[in-house]
Formats: sequence, structure tokens, C-alpha cells
Amino acid sequence: MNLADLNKIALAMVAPGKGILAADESSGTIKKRFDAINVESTEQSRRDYREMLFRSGEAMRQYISGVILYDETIWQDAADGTPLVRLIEQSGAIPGIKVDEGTQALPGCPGELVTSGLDRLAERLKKYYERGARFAKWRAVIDIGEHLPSMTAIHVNAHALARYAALCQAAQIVPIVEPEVLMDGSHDIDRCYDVTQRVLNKTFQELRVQRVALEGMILKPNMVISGKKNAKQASVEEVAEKTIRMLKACVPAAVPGIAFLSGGQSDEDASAHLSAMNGIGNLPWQLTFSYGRALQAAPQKAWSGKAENVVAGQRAFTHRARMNSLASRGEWKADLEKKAA
Ligand code: 5MM
Repeated sequence: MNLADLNKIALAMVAPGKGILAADESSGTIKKRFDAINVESTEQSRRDYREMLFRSGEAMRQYISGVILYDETIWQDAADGTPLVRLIEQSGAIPGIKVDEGTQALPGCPGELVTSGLDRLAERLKKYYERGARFAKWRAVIDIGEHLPSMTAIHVNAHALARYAALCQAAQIVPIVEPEVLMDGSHDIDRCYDVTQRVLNKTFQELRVQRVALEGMILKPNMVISGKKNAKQASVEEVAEKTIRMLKACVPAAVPGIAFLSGGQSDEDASAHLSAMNGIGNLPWQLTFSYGRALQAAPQKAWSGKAENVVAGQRAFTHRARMNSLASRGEWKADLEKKAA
């Protein structure tokens, strides 16, 4: 492992004013997204949609540091035969790859999941590196319920995240470590704080045990936020203050950057929360976005599967990328959204 090079890539992934496009929807997830805009999910429609994003010149050059791809996408070519990976590289962004193989039921823990994909991971990483991937992503999913999460779910998922991260670094690939505490429940923000803190503490404990170099990784956490079904939704200021307080207690300063997931927040909430956190200032790590839905919902709607809408789709993507770039500098304002509408 060359740690200096891993650190250089990690820092480039969280370069000031830039963030990561999570375009790594598995076939099932992209089908759901396409169903919502009445587009049939085929190999070609998935390629056309992602090509539209990766050819969004301004967004890709100015606001996007890296793109997380799904296995199918990393091997696909654009309509003119250029590999999609090359389009990303040509824009100055770094190609990355989702290497987890989804979740499965965790035996003995009803309702809980463990992420799979460690088998043959070393060989897969080698092939992805040769294709151009310089970072990877693995997502663990933790649900909050009356008696959830169990210590078992927290432990096995943290262990798998650390196994994945160590294998990535051995393959000269920067791991994005994503332990996602879902915002789907009816819990309040303080319960989210408590669970996220336990999950991150366990994750960093496992990362240390498995000798992962913190300087050569990126953390992708959820924000500390009220459950979607809770009647009392915490304010932007409370989300920002509690998320930063929790991260400062759990995440060592050696980690170069934290790139949040959006988790089902509205586009504007995702930008407002990130901006408020960066507004607090004096943080030991770069704080940016690694959004899927909060970057893509608008371009998907504008595109709706029609070739004549490609420019509108790119405009919508560029707008969201710019809003989140501003948020990563603490400079997003609600009226900038209205001006663009
Ligand atoms: C883009 O969605 C990613 C893939 O999800 P599946 O593996 O379930 O198909 C997802 O991992 C994503 O990278 C993160 O969860 C962040 O996405 P959001 O939409 O929460 O910002």
C-alpha cells in the first residue's frame, strides 16, 4: 500500500467546492427510479441516462470530484464507443465503484441486515483498478426500531466495512466507508444521534483493529436527523449542530473527509443541512456531499427518458451540483434555488 498516494486521492475526492455523485444504483434500485418517470429500465436506457450525467460539462468539471459507478456501468461504452469511465476521467473527476453485493437477512436478528460481497473481493478490486477505479464504496444499512439495532448488527456490519476497507487499501483503492443509519422510522433526532454514535464508534474500532489507514479513506455517514415519520422535525440548525457534535466525538481528525449521503431528504434540505454544517466552521475534516437521490431526482424528472430532454436534464443536474458545491463551502442560500426556478 502506498499511503501517500491513497491520501492524495482521498483529498481530491473532497477537494474544496466539490463532492461525489453516487450513481451506483443497482439494477433493482434504478428500475424503481425509472418506474417513477415512466422509463423502461434497459441496458441502453441506463447507459443513456448515465451518459447524460457524465457529459454535463460544467457540473462534472466544476462541482463533481468523483462518481460512484455500478458494476454494469463501469464496463459500458457511451453511444460513440467511448468507455463511460473515460468520459468521467476526461472531465477531471475520479471514477469509483460500488463493490458491495447488497444486503441479506442477518441470522438470529429478525428485521436486520448484513452487507455481503467480501468473497473474491481482492480479485474484483484488481479488475476495477485496471479499468480505472481509484476509489470504492461499501454500504452497511442499520435500521432504528423499538428494539433495533442490535449490538450484533452493529458489530457484524462494522467488521465487514473494515474487512472491505483493508482489502481496498491493499489494492491501492481508497475505500468510502458508508455505515448508513436509515431515516425511515418514527424516532426523534436524539435517538438518531445515539444510534449513529454507537455505529461510528464500533466502525472506527474495527477499522483500527484491521489496520486501515485513516488518512487513506473517506467516511460516508448519515446526518443526525429526525426519523421521516416523526411529527416533530428538527430544524436545520439543530441537525447541523448535533451532526457536527456527534462527528467530532467519533471521527478522528486523520480522516481527510466526510461525504454525506442524502438518505431520502428533499433536495433543498440536503443542501441546507450541509451548508449549515460548513457554516459552523473550524472542522478537522473536509465536509461535502456524496448524494444519490438529492443530485439525481431533478435531472431524472427533467430527462424522463427523452433524447430531446437531455439538455434540460443536464441543466437540472448542474443546478443541484452547484447548490451542493455552495453548501460544501457553507454558502448555499434558499433564494438561490428560487432564482434558478
Ligand atoms: C445511489 O444509491 C446507491 C445505491 O443503492 P442500492 O445499492 O440500494 O441500489 C446508494 O448506496 C447510495 O450511494 C447511498 O445510499 C447514498 O444515496 P442517497 O440517495 O441516500 O444520497
